[in-house]
Amino acid sequence: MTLNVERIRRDFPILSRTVHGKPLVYLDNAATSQKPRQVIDALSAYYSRFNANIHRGIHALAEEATAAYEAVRERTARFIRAPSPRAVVFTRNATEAINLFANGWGRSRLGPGDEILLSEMEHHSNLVPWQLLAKATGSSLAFIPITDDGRLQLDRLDALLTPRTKLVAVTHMSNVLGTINPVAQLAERAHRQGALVLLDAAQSAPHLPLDVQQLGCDALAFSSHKMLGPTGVGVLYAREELLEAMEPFLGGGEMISDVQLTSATWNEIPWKFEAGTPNIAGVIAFGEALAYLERVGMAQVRAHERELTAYAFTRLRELDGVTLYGPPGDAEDRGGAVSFNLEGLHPHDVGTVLDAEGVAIRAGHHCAKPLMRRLGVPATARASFYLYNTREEVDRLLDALHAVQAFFGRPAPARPVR
Ligand code: 7TS
Repeated sequence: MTLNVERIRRDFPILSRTVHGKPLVYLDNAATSQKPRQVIDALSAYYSRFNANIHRGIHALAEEATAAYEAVRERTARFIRAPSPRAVVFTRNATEAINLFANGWGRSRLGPGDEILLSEMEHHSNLVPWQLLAKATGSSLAFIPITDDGRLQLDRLDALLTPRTKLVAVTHMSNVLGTINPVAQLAERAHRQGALVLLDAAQSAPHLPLDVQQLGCDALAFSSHKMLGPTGVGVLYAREELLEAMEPFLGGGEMISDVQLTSATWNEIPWKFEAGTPNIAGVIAFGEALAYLERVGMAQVRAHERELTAYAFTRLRELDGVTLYGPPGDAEDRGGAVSFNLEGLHPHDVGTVLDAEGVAIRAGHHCAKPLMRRLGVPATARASFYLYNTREEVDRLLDALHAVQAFFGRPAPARPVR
């Protein structure tokens, strides 16, 4: 079944605005997605009808707000096929979820001689927290290298996974290359060595059907704002035994069971990790985003994006001097983040001219500086798709890229090297 994209688009008020006098073509979904009116309305409904702090009130509004907030925890658990809502912790974003796990699990468990295995394609969010943890605990970092077409070099895994490896933390889908990593296989091999597996699902949760039990990961992090939900809400999933054993990350109200002047005991999971008043409105509206994605169907979202990505690759190849990064456009193991460069042009210039045409993409290092060094470029241009994008928008992107090349002049034909 194909998506009724025209109907979907009508739910997104922002998609009917113009930019610099041209209809908006929004292709920066890997940075953040747009929001349907169901999500926008949920924010407003909470504030206008049942705004109250949760978990503490004995009045009706507090009970309604608490029930709505906790219902989203259940919906989130179902969305990722977690066995229980107790395994779902709300954070501010994917970054905070990874930091929570790094501190709550890692600080008391890692020491000199222990290793955390990452990859060369990580977003800074799945790199810097581990650098901080390694520094604090005396443990060290190792990296799975990538191939020239942007895939993990799995043939290096046996040498890299050793009894010293305590955790493998990798991205499920690269925000630059679009690569979808073979997580189930990675997890199986990591577990055989006694290592845990954390997945950065910031780019996969919005675009693929997810099943944490099938993936075999021990922990998983993602952000609401990249999947139709509001900013300021993230999720850490972790197996309940791990959460039970982990130390709290932030201290304060809500996360305690009892407090003395010099000591405290902790609340049950997951509340042990939710110190202070959370983003109640945001979580409730995130529930509407999940409901929206469930109604459309994640398999349909994935199929639509696969088709768009393959089409975008075909069209981008028309351009003189284009370099495309990551697996081929029609590869099964790639999602809809498409990075490219045009010979002789800085991606920022490309992005600026595209903006003048109403086409929003991202240009830069995409918070993946080590990956840029591995690719041998300072930056790339990146178009990234979502369920409301169309083939016509890919055509608009291409028209605009032709305009870029016309504006700056096409690259000189390569001279044969003698
Ligand atoms: N991990 C990956 C793979 C990401 O792509 C991002 C955000 C994050 C983690 C962090 O998410 P946050 O919600 O905690 O900020 N990626 C991007 C991007 O590609 N362009 O802007 C943000």
